[in-house]
Amino acid sequence: MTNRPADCIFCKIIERQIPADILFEDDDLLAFRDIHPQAPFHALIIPKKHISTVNDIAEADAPLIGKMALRAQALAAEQGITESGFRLVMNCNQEGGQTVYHIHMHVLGGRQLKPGLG
Ligand code: DGP
Repeated sequence: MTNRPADCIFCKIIERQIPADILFEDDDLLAFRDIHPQAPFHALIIPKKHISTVNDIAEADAPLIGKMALRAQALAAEQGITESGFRLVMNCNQEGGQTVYHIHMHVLGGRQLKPGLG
């Protein structure tokens, strides 16, 4: 995959330079467990294409972002939390709480999450 910043942690996970508990992989996406889980199930879904922030998503990336949502749905089904519920989060930039600048969708579930955000 081209355009991988040398210092991107998630690109390194894609390239297997850093280990991760990988849950799913295909040509476009990787899903793995978050290293600091905030819920009994906490996964991150990332595109293999390096996109730094939600602000950098292009029109042509729309199918890729859609695939991330569908993968979240599939992971939730695997975890048996489809009906009980789960939360999807994408943080953007500093005030959004983004710490890794390679877009990722958090999938959180397995406990009662607090209503609301922030
Ligand atoms: P955010 O705040 O939305 O940028 O979330 C980044 C998440 O990435 C955070 O919940 C912790 C997780 N994370 C950071 N570094 C690593 C890592 O090396 N491995 C794994 N599995 N997760 C990581």
